[in-house]
Amino acid sequence: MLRIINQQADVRAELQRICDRTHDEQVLHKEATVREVLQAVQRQGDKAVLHYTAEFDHQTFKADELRVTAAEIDAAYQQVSKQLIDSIQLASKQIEAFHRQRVPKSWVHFGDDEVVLGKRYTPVDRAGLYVPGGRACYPSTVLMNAVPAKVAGVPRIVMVTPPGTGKGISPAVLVAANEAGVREIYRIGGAQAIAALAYGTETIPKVDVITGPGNIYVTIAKKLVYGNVGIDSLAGPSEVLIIADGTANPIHVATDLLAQAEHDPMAAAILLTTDAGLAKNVQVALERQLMDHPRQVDTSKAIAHYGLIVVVESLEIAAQFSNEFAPEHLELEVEDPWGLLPLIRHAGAIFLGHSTPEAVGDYLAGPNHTLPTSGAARYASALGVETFLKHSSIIQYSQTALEKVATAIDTLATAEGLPSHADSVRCRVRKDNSDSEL
Ligand code: HSO
Ligand code: ZN
Repeated sequence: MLRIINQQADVRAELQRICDRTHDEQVLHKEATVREVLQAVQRQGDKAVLHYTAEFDHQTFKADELRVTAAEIDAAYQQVSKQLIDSIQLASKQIEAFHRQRVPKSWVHFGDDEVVLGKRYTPVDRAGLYVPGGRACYPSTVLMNAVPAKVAGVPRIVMVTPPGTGKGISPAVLVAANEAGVREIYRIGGAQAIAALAYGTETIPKVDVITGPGNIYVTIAKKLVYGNVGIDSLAGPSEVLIIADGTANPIHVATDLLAQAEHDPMAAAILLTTDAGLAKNVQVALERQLMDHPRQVDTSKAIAHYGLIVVVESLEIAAQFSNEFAPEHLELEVEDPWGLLPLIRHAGAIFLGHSTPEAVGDYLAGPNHTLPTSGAARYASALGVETFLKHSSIIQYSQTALEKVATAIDTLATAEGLPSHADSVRCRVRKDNSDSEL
């Protein structure tokens, strides 16, 4: 049953508990296992990858069988419906259009004395996309990672995904990868896949940045290899927070809460509402929908542990609680969502109005669905083209400009006890231009 509490209860403690839901002690124990896998792959390359694939995924391969073949991709197209291919293509097109809109551009500024300053953006050489198997095997996530990498101009995009048991890799995932232009796919998963991408093996290329969600082992592995490679973020279980007033439809709100809960038994679904009647109606509607939900077991777990309705006095208070929680997804199911928006400070994605369920953004509106979770929206943003770009600063000084700042640099270098720094300017501005004293 989805609990209802009111503003007088300890809402802050409840929200904090939900926000901290992944901080469990078992992580430490798992970290030891992950470190072992990382070290083995770093030392033994393919041999260790194959060993752990047999141990964890129960699949035995030779190294030259790890890469998904063109024939398998063709076969995948035969296994999915035309309608699914069309939907993947529509989503891909819209995600690409959105991500092309604001690609950071290199720039230079020409200042006084012929000083040129700027930033030059370049993509990473190689990106590695992790695509989970099992419960969270989503073609939409393939698009959300691969399309921005492609738009960023990454020359080599490598995808890894667990080999799958029995039926192999999901054909929908293979079709999505192909539609997004990913041609290099390896059937490896878990910490061993992250290690292979981070360090490189005889078969798997070392990449510069790894993106994509995964289970707890993948997340720990990404955290540990950060520094060797860049990563997008540490994705936790998905969350939605809905702010609703009396104009919201309780059935719509209940469905949106369930749409989040069905992702994962640790997903969080929170409603903050100014309307006590709506709270009750959402509770009833949700219970009814849960009764014959195809993913009832996991979905009920999420609702029971990390589901919550809070009745608040005002939308301002709702905004305040929401900002403290900093949700991954925030729906504003209120009469005037644009009026409420200025009060919202921290959220991964904001869905405005009664006709914008989160699913629109999950699949095909265009903005990325890889978003900061567990309060990370306080400081982080959605995955994007920038995830695959870095920028170099551009600096050019003229002789005149250098002469004007020579004394200041000299003073700073002397204060820092770095004489060659001072000399590197002095030798360029000395009037007779002779090097004899150095
Ligand atoms: N809500 C998930 C994304 C997703 N939903 C994929 C459906 N498929 C995390 O943003
Ligand atoms: Zn979703």
